[in-house]
Amino acid sequence: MSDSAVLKHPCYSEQAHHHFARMHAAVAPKCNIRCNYCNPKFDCVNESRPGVVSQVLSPEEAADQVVWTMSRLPQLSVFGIAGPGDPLANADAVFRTFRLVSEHDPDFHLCLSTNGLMLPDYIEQITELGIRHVTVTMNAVDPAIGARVYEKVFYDGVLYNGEEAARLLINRQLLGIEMLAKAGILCKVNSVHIPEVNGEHLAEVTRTVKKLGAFSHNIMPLILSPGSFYAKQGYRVPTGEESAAVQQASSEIMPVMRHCRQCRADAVGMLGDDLSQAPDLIQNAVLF
Ligand code: CLF
Ligand code: SF4
Repeated sequence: MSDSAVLKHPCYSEQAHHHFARMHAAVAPKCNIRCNYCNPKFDCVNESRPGVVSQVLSPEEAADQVVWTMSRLPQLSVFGIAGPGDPLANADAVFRTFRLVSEHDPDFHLCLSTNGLMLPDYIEQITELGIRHVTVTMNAVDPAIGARVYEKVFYDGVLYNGEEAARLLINRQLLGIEMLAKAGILCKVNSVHIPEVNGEHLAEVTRTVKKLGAFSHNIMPLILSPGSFYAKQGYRVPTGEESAAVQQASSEIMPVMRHCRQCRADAVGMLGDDLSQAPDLIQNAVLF
């Protein structure tokens, strides 16, 4: 793994986010699980702010947008796919998009974000395409806690619920993280901090993924998607103090990302900026 894999990635290096930009393309509409914080009308909350659903592009449209943006945004160093559903539930479109971008520029940094359910099945393709960064969103390592985060998991033609669903998902996530580390691919773990559900448990998640070889842990405060189970049931978001305390506890175990901006599945620009609607970055009136 070259140093530039970290030094030029705005999410993997706090320093890099002052100098380098990322671009997402929304080519992944389907999902294979249901999180209790999700409203499927919005982007995947695991890596995105809910609010407006991203316009889904074909791989060809997305690759065109990336190539076009590369020529106009010199700080652009990373192309990521993070939704609006789960990228690995849309593997054909996602890998085709990555392939098209890498054919244009084999050295461009490719980044993938997933809930991890299908990850073990795709390590070979991820490696072969030269994807150097993978984020896995893991909210629990204990199935009893996971059962309060996930409503259902659809795997291999079978619908799972409750602890059985959470156990299956967690086992697949842990296996995927271990396989990524063995393949030399940088793995960041994202977690959504849900105060009464996993707030006290996230340090255990940090400890577990560190042992498996993950690179960093990004703990994001819950955002209540209107219409989600948590919103309907009156769950609350963490206070600033609670977020800081949970991040601090995990940072004593492994590096913690504190500059995440919970960006959309079609975000473009430096973290915190979203140029996706900027007139000089709109190609052929297709918003991205
Ligand atoms: Fe995108 Fe995610 Fe790659 Fe970054 S975002 S797929 S790792 S290139 Fe970054 Fe945005 Fe936070 Fe994600 S600030 S939501 S951590
Ligand atoms: Fe929604 Fe969870 Fe699927 Fe993301 S992974 S689209 S938050 S159900």
